[in-house]
Amino acid sequence: PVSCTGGRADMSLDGLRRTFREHVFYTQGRFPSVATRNDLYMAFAYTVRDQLLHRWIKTVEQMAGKDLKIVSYLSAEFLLGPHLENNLINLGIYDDVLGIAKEEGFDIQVIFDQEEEPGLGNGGLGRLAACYLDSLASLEVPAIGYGIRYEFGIFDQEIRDGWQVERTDQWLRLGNPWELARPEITCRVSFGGRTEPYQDDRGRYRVRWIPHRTVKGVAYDTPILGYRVNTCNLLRLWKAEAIESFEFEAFNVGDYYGAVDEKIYSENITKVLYPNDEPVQGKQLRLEQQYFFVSCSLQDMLRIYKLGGGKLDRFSRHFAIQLNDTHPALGVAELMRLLVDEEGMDWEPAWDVTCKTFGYTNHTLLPEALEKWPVELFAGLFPRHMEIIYEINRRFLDEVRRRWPGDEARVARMSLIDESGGRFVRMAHLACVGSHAINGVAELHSRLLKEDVLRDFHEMTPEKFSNKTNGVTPRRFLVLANPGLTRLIEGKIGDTWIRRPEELRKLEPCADDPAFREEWRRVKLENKKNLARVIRERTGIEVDPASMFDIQVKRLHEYKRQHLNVLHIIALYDRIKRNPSYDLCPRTFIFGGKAAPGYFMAKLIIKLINSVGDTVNRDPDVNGRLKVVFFPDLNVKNAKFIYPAADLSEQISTAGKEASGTGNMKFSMNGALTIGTLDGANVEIREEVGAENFFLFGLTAEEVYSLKRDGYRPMEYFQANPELQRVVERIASGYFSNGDRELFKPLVDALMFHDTFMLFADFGSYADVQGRVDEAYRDREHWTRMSILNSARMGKFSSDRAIREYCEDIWKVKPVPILLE
Ligand code: 26Q
Repeated sequence: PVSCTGGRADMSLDGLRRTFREHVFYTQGRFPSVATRNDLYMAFAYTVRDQLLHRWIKTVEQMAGKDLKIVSYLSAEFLLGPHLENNLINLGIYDDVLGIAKEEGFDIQVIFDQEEEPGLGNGGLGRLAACYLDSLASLEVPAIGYGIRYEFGIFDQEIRDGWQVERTDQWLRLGNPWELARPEITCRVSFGGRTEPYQDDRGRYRVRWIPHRTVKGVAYDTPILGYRVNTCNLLRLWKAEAIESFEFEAFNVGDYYGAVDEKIYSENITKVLYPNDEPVQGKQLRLEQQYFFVSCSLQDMLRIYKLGGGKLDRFSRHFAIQLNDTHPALGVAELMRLLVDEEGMDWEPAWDVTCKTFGYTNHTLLPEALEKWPVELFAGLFPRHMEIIYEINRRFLDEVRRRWPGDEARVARMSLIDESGGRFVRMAHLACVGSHAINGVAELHSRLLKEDVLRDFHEMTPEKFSNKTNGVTPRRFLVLANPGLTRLIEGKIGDTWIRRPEELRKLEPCADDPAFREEWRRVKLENKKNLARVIRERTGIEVDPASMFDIQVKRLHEYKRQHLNVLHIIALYDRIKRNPSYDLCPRTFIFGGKAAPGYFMAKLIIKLINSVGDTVNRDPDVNGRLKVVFFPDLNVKNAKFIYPAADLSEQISTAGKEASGTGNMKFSMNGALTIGTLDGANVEIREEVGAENFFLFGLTAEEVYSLKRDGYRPMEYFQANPELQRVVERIASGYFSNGDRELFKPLVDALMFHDTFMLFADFGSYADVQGRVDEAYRDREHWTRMSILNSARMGKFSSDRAIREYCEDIWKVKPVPILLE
């Protein structure tokens, strides 16, 4: 065993101060007097990293040789957010480091601000992966997150003239102190070429893959420390590089240019995150990214497993692999290839291992968002995997035919290959067939999965299906984001709720304590002032912290219906214009979120929000009663100003479309009330906080389906609602676009003639319930009571609860406490 209790492991105040000074000098190479803001940030980061590495080594040391099981979370995205502050909280040295910064004469907030966040994800799915890493470590469960080290993460969003403009993210520009490059941990990953049968030395029929090209994956490791425990897990991200031999070969034949070309080609694979949160049709590079990280990760697991001397047929007792959506679903075919072709296993035992190892989480019900790849593209890149998938499919469909003889329609529906016009590999079917567990991310979503998208699979293997309602980490989204509220809560019920958020229920009696309510409002007001300051800095818009903060932040998508929110804002504006003394509780509407760069309608909605804001914010008739703000560049770092400052949280997707949502949980934890549809996790949030503390509106998922089935005609709703007519007319007439009637025409037409997401059907009920919100906000005492009860009853939505369920029901893993000495 290694001993590493040298100076840097010392976590006393003196030890931390000394280590910090050493890093300024020896790591950054600066005299303190000339250290830049970045030097100081780096020195703090390295000081904290030393603590992480100390625990990491202890974790590895104490796990080695134990007969334990490791969770392997495969995800194309990890939306981590800044590390420094979070690690200070988890280590329990926040106040010490604050003190050191003060002594040395600088503002720690400025230092925190220096950190570029790793934006290696688009939104919900990537952030969920990050919350799950936090919870796995906090629950002391051995786990590795596997993913891609994108050189460019999600783009930075700027707003120019009301439009979204994308700028490349450059998170690695100033170096990344949180990762360790592991140049000695590499894998080879191949593409293209052909396959060839041969007989092995025992005379068995085998296949070998003769690939066209091969790249190298290099591991970059980020330590993930749990909250107030010594478990320090690992996030291992892969970077693509050219294999050295390529350069030599080309060099030898004198093709220097070709060698450099090949290098660039190889490194392309992990260059940039695709900024879409639904599949992009047939993009080869995206498929290469998926295979690249999946292959590296599986090779890595087999390598680790063999170190422990395990026999391959027992692999699933030591690794539980979770597929975060279908993005890593190729792993099913790749593990089969590794076991059968590379390790010489027979098909049946290899298939048994594969199915017992994988679990699959589905995150969408939208049929157009299910991943499928053209067979031609797929077979061209992965000729061997294509054969393996055909073989899996052949055996699987035999099974289907045995169960349902003569039901060829069912066979066609369930096949891994979609042949209804063009031929495609259906990734969700591959994931289902190759996994022992399939789950949705909220009760409603999991039920609809069974009834609709994966109905046939549920009929065949109902025992595979379960629900795992999403959760978010209270460390980042409450303790870190909302220190004021955290202190207030701690003053009443201590701090054990941070690991066991069910204990927040102890706050319930405080909802009836007028003094506590007063304090609760004071904290909320402080948070709103803070957000108002940031809004002023970033947009130049002045907002009134005394007004109601009504917030919708999330990716822009038609199904999320940011434009329904806008229709309501215009309705309020219209009422004021028709009746200047219209009695309205002052409100600030805040939007935020990125649109996929190629998603025209989403970008037009951003433009509409800004255009309506320009008109409304300026209009003297409004007299400050309405403000509309688009907060640019929503990311994890900015989100911490937003959730704690909300009075009202908008969760208004068309019922049946939002798998879960997680922003809904972040808001409610911070004491915002929700106006929402019965969609995703909203259903369960309402159950937990009580119907009387939730503003419900809109069609149910069942009503949406039957309305669609019976023929939805948006025009009927339009004609029946004069206010809706006036609202749409204002947009169409160019009122918000300097008379330009063309600008928003695509949006208006989509609503009038299709309204795929049924805004018109829900508009009336939405506006009515918004009226009830307005009334409720006037009774501040009652509102505060509801707000407190929201926070107090959100324990269920901690990612710790979610991870416990995954551990018990799917992964069958247990905590392994780590001791420091
Ligand atoms: C796939 C193929 C090619 C290119 C891109 C993609 C891709 C990338 C990202 C497809 C989907 C995503 C992201 C999906 C996502 O964020 N889904 C959300 O997941 C959350 C966590 O479970 C849920 O709360 C949200 O309801 C769901 O929309």
